[in-house]
Amino acid sequence: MQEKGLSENTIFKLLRELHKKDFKYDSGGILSSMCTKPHPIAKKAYQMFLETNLGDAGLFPGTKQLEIEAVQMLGSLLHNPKAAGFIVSGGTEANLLALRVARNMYGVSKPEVIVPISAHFSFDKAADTLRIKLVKIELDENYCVKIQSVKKAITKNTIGIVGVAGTTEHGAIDPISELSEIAEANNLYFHVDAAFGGLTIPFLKELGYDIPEFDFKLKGVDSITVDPHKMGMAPIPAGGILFRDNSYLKYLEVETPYLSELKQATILSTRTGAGAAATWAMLKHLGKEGYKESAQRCIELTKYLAEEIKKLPLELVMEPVLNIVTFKVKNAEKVVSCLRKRGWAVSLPTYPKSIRIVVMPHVKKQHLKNFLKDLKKFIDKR
Ligand code: EBR
Repeated sequence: MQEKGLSENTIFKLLRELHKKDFKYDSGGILSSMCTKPHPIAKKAYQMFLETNLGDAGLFPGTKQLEIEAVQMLGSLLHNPKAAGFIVSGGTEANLLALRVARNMYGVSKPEVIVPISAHFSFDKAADTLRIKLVKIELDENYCVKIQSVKKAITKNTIGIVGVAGTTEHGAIDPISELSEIAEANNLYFHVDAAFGGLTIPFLKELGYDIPEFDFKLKGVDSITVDPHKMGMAPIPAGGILFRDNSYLKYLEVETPYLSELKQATILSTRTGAGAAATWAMLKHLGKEGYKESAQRCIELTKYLAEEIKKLPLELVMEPVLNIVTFKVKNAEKVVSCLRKRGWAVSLPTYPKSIRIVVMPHVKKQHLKNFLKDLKKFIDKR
C-alpha cells in the first residue's frame, strides 16, 4: 500500500484499464453465465441501499422490511405466501442454509443427503462444511435424476433429498413431485434447488408451457433456493432461500448478544441489504408481466439457437427445457478456445462432453447470429 493516496482521476483511469479486460454483457460474448446485466432500476435500488447492513437489522428496519416483502413476493410466486427466508449472497449460501436446517432438524449422527449427480457443486461445499455425506444419484436419458435409484439409496442415515429445477449444465428439471412424494413417505427433508429455474418456470407455466409442479404447491417441499441474481435481473449478490414457514428458522438461529437483534440465521453476519432492495425493486417493477416477457424472449431465442445448431448439423444433448442449449462437438475444448479468442465465452459441461450456452436476458438474436457464424467456421476447420 502506498504512503500517499492517488487522485480520483488516477484511480478511475486505473480502474477503467482493468475493467476493459473484463467480458461485457452488452457485447453478447457472455454465453456461459447464469448471471446477467442487472436491470437499471435494480442497479439504482442497489446503490441507494449500499450502506445498509442486514446483519444488524435493528439499525435498518426499512431494509429489513424490504427483505421480508421480497421473500413474501417470491413465496407467493412459488405458491406459499407464508414462506420465511432471506435474500442471501447467492445459491451457494441458500443451499447451505437448507442443508443446515435438515441436519439440525434430524440430529442423525452420520447424516446422508441424496442429490442428483447434476446438483450444483455448492452442495459439495455445504456437505463438507456440515459434515454430511452426499449420496449422488445417476441421471436418466433426459438428464433428470432416476427416481428408482433415489428410492433405493434411502438408508437409516438419510435425512433429506435434493431435487433441481433447472440444472446448471442442462437446465433439466428433476421429477420434483415424485421426489416430494418419496420425501413425504419416508419422513425426509426435501429441498428444491430452483436457483436458476425459480424465476423462469412459473412464468413459462403461465405462458402455457407444459412443466410439472416444482414448488410449495407440493406438500413435501420444505425449502426452495431461488436466485434473484440469476434470472431475476438483480445485481450480484442476491440469492434467495425460502422455507415453508418460520418454524424452520430456529434450526439456523444463533444468539447475537451485542447486536440490535438477538438472533441471526444467515451464514454471513454483516451482509448487504442492497441485494434485498434490488430484488424488491425488480419484483415490484417488472411484475409478473415483465418476468413473463423476459422468460418468453429467452426461451424463444433458445429455441432459435437450438434449431440453428441442428442445421449446422450438430447434435443437441437434449431438447432445451429452460434457456440452456447443450450440443455435441468433436474436439470441444479446441472449439471453445477458438471461440474464446473471438470473444465468445461458452462452457464445457462434464457429461457428456459438449458445449453449453445459457441464453440470459442480455443475449440478443444478433449476438447469436454472429456466434453461429463463428461456430460454423471453427467446426468446418476441424
Ligand atoms: C451458476 C452460476 C454462474 C454464474 C456460473 C455466473 C457462471 C457465471 N450456477 O459466469 C444452481 C442450480 C446453480 C448455481 C450456480 C448455484 C450456486 C446453485 N444452484 O452461489 O449464486 O446453477 O453461484 O449459485 P451461486
